[in-house]
Amino acid sequence: MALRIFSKRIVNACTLQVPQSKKSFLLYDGKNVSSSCFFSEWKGTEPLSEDDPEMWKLIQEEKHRQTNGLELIASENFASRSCLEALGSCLNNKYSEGYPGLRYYGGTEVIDKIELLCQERALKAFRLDPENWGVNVQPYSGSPANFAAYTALLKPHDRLMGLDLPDGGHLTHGFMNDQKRISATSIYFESMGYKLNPESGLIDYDKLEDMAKLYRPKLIIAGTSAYSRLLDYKRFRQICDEVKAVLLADIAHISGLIAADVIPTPFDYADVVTTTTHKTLRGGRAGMIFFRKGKKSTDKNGKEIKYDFQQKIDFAVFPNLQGGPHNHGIASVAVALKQAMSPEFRQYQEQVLKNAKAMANALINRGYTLVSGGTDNHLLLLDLRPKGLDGARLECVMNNTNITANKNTCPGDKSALVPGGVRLGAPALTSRNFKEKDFEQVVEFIHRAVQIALEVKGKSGQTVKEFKAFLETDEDMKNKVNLLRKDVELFASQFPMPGFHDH
Ligand code: DSN
Repeated sequence: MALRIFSKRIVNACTLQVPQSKKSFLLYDGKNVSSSCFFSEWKGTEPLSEDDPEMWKLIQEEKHRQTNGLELIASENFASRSCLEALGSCLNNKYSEGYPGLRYYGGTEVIDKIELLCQERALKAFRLDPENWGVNVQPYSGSPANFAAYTALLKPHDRLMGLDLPDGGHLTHGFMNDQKRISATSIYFESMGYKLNPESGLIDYDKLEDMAKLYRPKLIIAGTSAYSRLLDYKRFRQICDEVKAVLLADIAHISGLIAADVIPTPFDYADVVTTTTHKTLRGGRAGMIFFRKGKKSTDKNGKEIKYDFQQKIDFAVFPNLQGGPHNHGIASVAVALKQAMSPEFRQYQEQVLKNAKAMANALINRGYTLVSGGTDNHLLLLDLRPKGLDGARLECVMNNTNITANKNTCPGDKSALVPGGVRLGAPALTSRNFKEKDFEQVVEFIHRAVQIALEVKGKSGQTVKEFKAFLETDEDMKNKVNLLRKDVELFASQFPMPGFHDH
């Protein structure tokens, strides 16, 4: 430390004496006293706790929040220590625009091996024959992966259809409302959302088929962000064949469940499959695009017609939309994909399904309503409207008690800011070794949060802002919140937290 302070003083002195115009020259002159000051100052070898204690402290705060809280956001998970090691590695330093064997930078021999390994593992993890399927592992995340797929497969203003956002679809599936085109997908392409049946809470495939026959989209997306049931990929394929549309499956939420083979795969039916890598798949934050390749069909003269997705998708990712791939992310995904092929990963995913069901049943037994009446996957949608409550208010109480979930629209909702429900997911807590009985306890905590929210709603003003103000200032409510928070933290902190050993 003494040396460090000493060298800092010299640099300050040097900086004062060196005119601005000479600084860069001095930096490169190894013999110059001033430049050696710079080099000895910027070693880059201090741990974060010493180099930037302010940032280190914030990370410790977040670590504390994650360890002591109940993480129920359906799209989140805890990556393993090895995934985080790859993410925080020297691979962050390397540019490698292009693809393995064809790069725009030197020094990419190792990077090529890493990207090829990631591709190989991706195909293996989803049980795909490399003769018939390829994969691009460069997308930075799920939204860029989807936009790259559309850019590759569609011309500007071609039509596509996806599940409407308020019904459980994703923004990137083309969300727009009466006033505005919200997602870039709806700005650069023409999008039309298909809907759930409001009675059953299930995708209305008959209506989708009727709409598709009228709208004639070039692409239909089979994918969801807040839908607790399995998708009928065979039906999607039939509809796509009828209107000659490409079938894109967005499996961002469920890719881990599919890799583990505990729910049906879309790969038997889809032309293209996009995914994120950090949700149920439990890797670093990134995206992937799988595409069919090889023989597509035979023309009337017996000539083989091949899929042309690979060139289009690779070119859309780079150079159309992205620059240098995030090699640290790709390595972390490769690590997660290796894990995804293990028997332990399958057990984990089986437990995710059991836990989501246990949470659903415990809620139903307490008289709560779930959209579609239950779950077949990793998440459920709690409809609070029959209780006279909404997702915004419950989310607020949960947040104050370290139970983290997100408010979510339920079928028929008009407002996304004050929607009728919350989305609850099992993947993150299952990574902390939660079992069915632990999720029953989680439901007990959620129930207490609901009671607090109902009481505050009865006593505060009309708006969510007034609700929050009352919750945070009324002494009786503050006590109830603090008591619940303490119970939650005591419970959560008993469970192991993967990935936090060295950070
Ligand atoms: N934000 C993710 C989710 O919560 O579903 C999807 O991008």
